Amino acid sequence: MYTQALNVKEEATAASDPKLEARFQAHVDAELKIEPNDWMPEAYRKTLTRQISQHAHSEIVGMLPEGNWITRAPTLRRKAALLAKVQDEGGHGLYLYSAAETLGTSREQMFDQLLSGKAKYSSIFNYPTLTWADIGAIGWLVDGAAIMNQIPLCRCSYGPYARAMIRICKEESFHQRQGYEIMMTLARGTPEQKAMAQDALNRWWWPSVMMFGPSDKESQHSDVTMRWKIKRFSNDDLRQKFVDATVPQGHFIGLEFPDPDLKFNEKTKHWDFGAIDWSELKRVIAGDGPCNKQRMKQRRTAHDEGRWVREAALAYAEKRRNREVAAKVAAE
Ligand code: BYC
Repeated sequence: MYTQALNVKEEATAASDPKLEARFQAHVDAELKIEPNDWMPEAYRKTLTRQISQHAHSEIVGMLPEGNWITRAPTLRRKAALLAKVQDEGGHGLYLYSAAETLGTSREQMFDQLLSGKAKYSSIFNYPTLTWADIGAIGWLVDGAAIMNQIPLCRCSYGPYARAMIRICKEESFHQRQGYEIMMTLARGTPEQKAMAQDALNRWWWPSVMMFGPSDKESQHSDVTMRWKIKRFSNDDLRQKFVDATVPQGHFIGLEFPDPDLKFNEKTKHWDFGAIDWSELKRVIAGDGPCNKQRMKQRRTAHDEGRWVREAALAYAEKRRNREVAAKVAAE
C-alpha cells in the first residue's frame, strides 16, 4: 500500500555514488531523519527492511504464546488487560509493516518471507507458556527487554521507523508494568503461587537475556547500523542495561535469578552475570527451539484462513473502481 509513491527505481541506479553516500552520512551525522523518498545507500534500505520486517514478524508471532492464555486468565481484570496487550501487539506489527513498506517491499512479500521461513522473528517467541505466571514473566522480562532495545529506536535515523517506535514504546511500558504486577501478586501470594512465579523466572530469564542478539564480537550488523544511527547501543550494552534494571526488581519481590554468578560489582556499579549459552540462541534462531514448528504452523493456518478476507477486499475495491470508471464514462 505504501510502496506506490516511492522513487525506488531511481534510487537503485544511484546506489554506489560516493558523493551521495557522503551527503547521506553527513545528514545522518547531523541527526536529521532520512525519509522514504530521500536518497539512501541500497545497503541501508536492505538492512532496515530486514530489521523492521523482522521486528514486525516478532510482534505478530509474539501474539501467539500470550493469546494462548486469554481464555484462561484468572480474573476478568486480567483477561481484559491481556486482551488489550495482545491487541496492541497486533497493532505494533501493522505500524511496523507500514514503516517497512515505505522502503519498497510490499507487505505480501514480507509475509511470504516469514511463512517460507526465510525471514527471522525474535527467538523469545519459540518458548512455551506453561502456566499463568509465564504471562507475568513475558510482560516483565520480554517487554522489559523490548523497551530497553526499542527506546533508542525512537531516535533511529529512518523517520517512519522512529515515529512508529514512539507509540509502540508507550504501549510497551504498560505491558511491562502489567507483567511485573502479575509477578508481584504471585510472589506475595501462597507458597504455590510464589513457586509458580519463581519457576517462570527460571525458564524465561536466559531466553530474555539472549533476546538482545549475539555478543558484540559476533554481531554481523552492529558496526554498520550504528554508523547509520539505526542502532544507538550495541547488543551487549543493552543487555547489561536490562540486567541492571531488572535484577533489583526481581529481588524486591523476593525472587531469585537462575544464575549463580550474578553479583553486583562495586567497582563498575553493574551486575556481573554468568556465561550465556550461545549454542541455545543459535539453535532457536535456526528453527530448532521448543515451539518454532508450532508457531509457524499457526501463522500459516491463520494466513490461509484469512485468504477469503483478502480476496473479498480486493473484489470490493475492484467493484468500486469499475463503478467510478462507469460513472466517469456516463458523465462524458
Ligand atoms: N532472535 O548482527 P546482529 C517484542 C539475528 S518484539 C532472532 O546482532 P542486528 C515483543 C539477526 O537478525 C522483539 N534472531 O543483528 C513483541 C541477524 O540475522 P539476519 C523483537 C536474532 O539486527 C511482542 C543475526 O542474528 N525486537 O519485543 O544488528 C510481545 C546476527 O545478529 C536475534 C526487535 O526486532 C534474536 N533474539 O541486531 C512482547 C527490535 N538476535 O537478520 C515483546 C529491532 C539476533 O542477518 N531489532 N538475531 O538473518 C533489533 O534491535 C536488532 O535487529 C536485534 C539484532 C538487536 C534483534
